[in-house]
Amino acid sequence: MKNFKRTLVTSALPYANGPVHIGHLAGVYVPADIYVRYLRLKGEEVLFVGGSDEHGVPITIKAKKEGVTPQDIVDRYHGIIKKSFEDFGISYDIYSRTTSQTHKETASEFFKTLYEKGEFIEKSSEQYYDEQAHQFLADRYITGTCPHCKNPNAYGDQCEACGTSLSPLDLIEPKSAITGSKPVLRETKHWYLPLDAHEAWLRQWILEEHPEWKSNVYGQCKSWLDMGLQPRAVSRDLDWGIPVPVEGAEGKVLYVWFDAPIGYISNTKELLPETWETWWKDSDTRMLHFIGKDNIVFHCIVFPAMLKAEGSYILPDNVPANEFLNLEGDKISTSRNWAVWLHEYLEEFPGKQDVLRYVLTANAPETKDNDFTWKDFQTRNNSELVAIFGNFVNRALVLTQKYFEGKVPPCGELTDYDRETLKEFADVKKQVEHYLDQFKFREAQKEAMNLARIGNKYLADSEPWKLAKTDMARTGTILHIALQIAANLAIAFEPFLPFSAERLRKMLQMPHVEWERLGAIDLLQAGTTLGEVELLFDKIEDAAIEAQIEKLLATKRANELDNYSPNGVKENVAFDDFAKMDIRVGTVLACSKVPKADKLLEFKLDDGMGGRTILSGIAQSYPNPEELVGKQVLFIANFEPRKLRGSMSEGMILSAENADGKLVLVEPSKTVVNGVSVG
Ligand code: B3M
Ligand code: ZN
Repeated sequence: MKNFKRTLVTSALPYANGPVHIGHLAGVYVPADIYVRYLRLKGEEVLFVGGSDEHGVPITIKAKKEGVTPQDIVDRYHGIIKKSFEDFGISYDIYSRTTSQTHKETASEFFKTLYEKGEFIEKSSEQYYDEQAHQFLADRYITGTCPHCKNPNAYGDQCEACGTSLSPLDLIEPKSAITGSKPVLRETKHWYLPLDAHEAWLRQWILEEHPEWKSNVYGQCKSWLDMGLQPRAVSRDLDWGIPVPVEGAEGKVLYVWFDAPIGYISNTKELLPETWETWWKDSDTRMLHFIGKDNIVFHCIVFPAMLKAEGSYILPDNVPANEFLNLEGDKISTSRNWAVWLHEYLEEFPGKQDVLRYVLTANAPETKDNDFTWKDFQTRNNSELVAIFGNFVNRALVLTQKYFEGKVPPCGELTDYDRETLKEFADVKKQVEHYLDQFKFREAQKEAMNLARIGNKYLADSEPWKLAKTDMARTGTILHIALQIAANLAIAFEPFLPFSAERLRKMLQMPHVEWERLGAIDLLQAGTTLGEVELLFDKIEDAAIEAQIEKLLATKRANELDNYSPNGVKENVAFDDFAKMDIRVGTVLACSKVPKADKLLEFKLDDGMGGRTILSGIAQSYPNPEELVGKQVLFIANFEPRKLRGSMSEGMILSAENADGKLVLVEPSKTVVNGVSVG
């Protein structure tokens, strides 16, 4: 690899039309932050820029829905997003926004330069126009019937029912989402970046010169290039955005994907008005874009083509994009509220930023989509952070307090076992670096954690608490070594868990640390008085996890209710699919509230097969559950058993939801034999 002098790290600019969630953090911001902290710790020159993406159609749609201006929307979410990043320790040098004056000027200038150099082509085409609203309609503003699956609510760019990407002209019976009227086709002129003209050098640059890019990134680029690149429009007919700065472009703005990546430049400029060009135009600068997989084409093909067309900019050296994080098996979705929002997480788990950072890195979707579950979150906290890392540090410090008045004891003669232990972690630095340099954050964090494992094992094996009765010098040596391992942990974890690393440094009285010293065994001087001991991590109880799971279940129920419409019927299912469900009749033998769960009832059923227990979330509809005894109900007998509030539920009882939201149990109109099938 070329020897660069400095590194510019950018992270995707999140749309300011909603808060940020764990998927954003796992995919982009935590890895970018780990990398930046690592470089800073190594003493390298690094700049980390970010900001909010405040243009684009979704923001205008949200504003319309709420009856406020797009500026109101972006002001609100820019504030929330910025705060979430601060709260989670994402250590930007600048976090700005694409509605800033600097950005408007920079993006406008950039367009003008390309325009004057003749880098665009101008083309007229027919697009849908709403005659009542007097405006052209962006793809998202047109709805109609999907030609593939007949979903009546498909958008002009995509059908969310069958996932097909569409163009507005594909829609059957198109309707304007603004007025509901039928749009007409009108001619309109736009500027296009002729990506086809850039194809040859892009091929050479990515496929030949960057075989080291992550396979998911390289593969996506290759398939775009193999399909052949097409000119892309860089302007839109819209009244929210940066006006196209040429004559005859009234009512047109820069396409959001044209201005957003220029935001990286603008934000650098805003922070460093005098020296920003060093970061963007000097070939000794290494530029890295941290993004999610849906942004790959824009960062590997479109933006580089823009930079090349301009002529004076460097290109990214790497684009370490991640795949997606799912939540409890389902795709994270803002519109379905299927997410763990960062600001809500912090209200529910105050002070536990690092726990989330740790779990998201341990499960990072680095090469494939991955799943976040609350159970895994709890396990990683309780059996890794608490039981390994926290426990080790705590034992080393508490024993030092107890036997050496909180002062680092001197190191006596080393035994073979001591030497073995020291050897074991001597190359932790090399290993963590090896992975970080390849953007393999999960492996890197594992290596750091390994250090805590070594420490834990060392204390458990050498049992200083026993030796303290007979051999104070030996006890001191063991604790001296253990404290050096703890000090190493404070360095190794600084990029990953910055809050905990800082607290640990305070306990160890280490004013500052350098990456260079990782692996050393003289980080703490004998005689140093240690700081106050506190717990680095604490256990997360079942109740807190169950509350989160219950919250998600409530979201699921609310979404199902939203989908309810008297004549809107779900997609057809084949008979075979229906036949998979084993619905049966049973009689309620006992029914009671589940303690500490205000929504759950526990049913004991005579199911004709020896009996079973089913938990059902209908307690609020049946305040006197004992009245249900003797009634017959329908239940799904082969519904996968699952644990709720610590008890197994073996099936699902069917109920209907009334207009007032109350659930009503479904019962056969005549008594039947328990266990008979319904079908
Ligand atoms: N706002 C899309 C996204 O948030 C877009 C990224 C822009 S990066 C220049 O996924
Ligand atoms: Zn469809």
